Amino acid sequence: MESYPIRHDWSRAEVEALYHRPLLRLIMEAAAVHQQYQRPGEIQTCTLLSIKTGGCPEDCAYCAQSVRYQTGIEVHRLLDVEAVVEAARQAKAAGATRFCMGAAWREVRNNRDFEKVLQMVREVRSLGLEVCATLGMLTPEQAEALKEAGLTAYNHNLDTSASYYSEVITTRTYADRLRTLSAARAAGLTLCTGGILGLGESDADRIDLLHTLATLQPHPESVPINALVPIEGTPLEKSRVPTVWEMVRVIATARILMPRSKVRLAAGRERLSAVEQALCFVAGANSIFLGEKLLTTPNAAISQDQALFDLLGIEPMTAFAETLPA
Ligand code: SAM
Ligand code: DTB
Ligand code: SF4
Repeated sequence: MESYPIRHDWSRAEVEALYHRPLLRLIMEAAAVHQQYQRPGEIQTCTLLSIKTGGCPEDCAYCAQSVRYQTGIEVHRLLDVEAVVEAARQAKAAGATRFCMGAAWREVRNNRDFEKVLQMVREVRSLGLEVCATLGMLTPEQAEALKEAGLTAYNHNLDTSASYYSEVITTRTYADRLRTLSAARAAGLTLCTGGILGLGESDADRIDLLHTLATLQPHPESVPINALVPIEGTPLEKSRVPTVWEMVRVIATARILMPRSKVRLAAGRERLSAVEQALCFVAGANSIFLGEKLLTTPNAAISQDQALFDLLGIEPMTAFAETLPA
């Protein structure tokens, strides 16, 4: 079998050439890389919980939770530890192996809320689940405290290219984003970072994003590919959502560039048919969000996902399978 080495020195031109390959060839090559590095037929199942919803001071143009847009979501303060642990127990019972906690914060503050989050991490971890958090910007010390509490992964998406970033978010920079990723990495956390398709970005922006991710060393262990879920009241409410072909092209390119990473078919999966999701899995996606809700929007129904797993003969990946840095 042809061998695909792990590389961190991809040039922009190489990424561009891969991305623009004829789609069927791209998918077939991605599938070959998948066979070499991943556990074919296994899919990671992650459940999301919004532990603090809405009221975020950032202006991310896609987001239901920014204070700047009237989106009609139900806002709530940080949940109690017990409520979060109960949700994690239910997620585990439903078959999830990773529990991801999201807070609509610009950054973590060193206050009682952070202490509560650390306690959530400890208790969810003790259930035998992988624990991920997405809390906005972190200092190196906060990243260490999270690691010490037992956090597995930190999610912090780059979302798009460096050059398109300011079209989508003006309240922080790409450099801020990269700084938090470095702090999380330095503390020994694994990284979950990816993008959103459907922000009005060009192919060149998608290629730039993939190039940035693929030249991180080590690669992010987890790369979520979100398709925009248009939210009424946000500047992107009327955006054209990506087609499945665009999603497959990005997933397949990510799979070839980052052979050991889990590539997550994340937000927007609910719009895809079983056949379309199967195509994404063939092209290298091997992680999904499981559960009725993402953060503020609906996800595919658990019963439908169970039926899809049965139909395709998919086994859920066990917790902590190959989470070591590449
Ligand atoms: N506030 C933290 C942050 O921005 O890092 C964590 C929560 S934030 C909601 C997590 C990620 O969800 C964003 O980076 C973005 O990629 C994704 N996301 C948010 N709203 C979305 C939407 N409407 N459609 C698709 N993805 C979305
Ligand atoms: C990620 O990449 N996508 C998730 C998770 N990481 C935090 C969030 C998707 C949010 C979709 C819109 C919503 O439910 O508000
Ligand atoms: Fe806030 Fe995160 Fe939403 Fe941006 S994506 S507005 S930082 S919750």
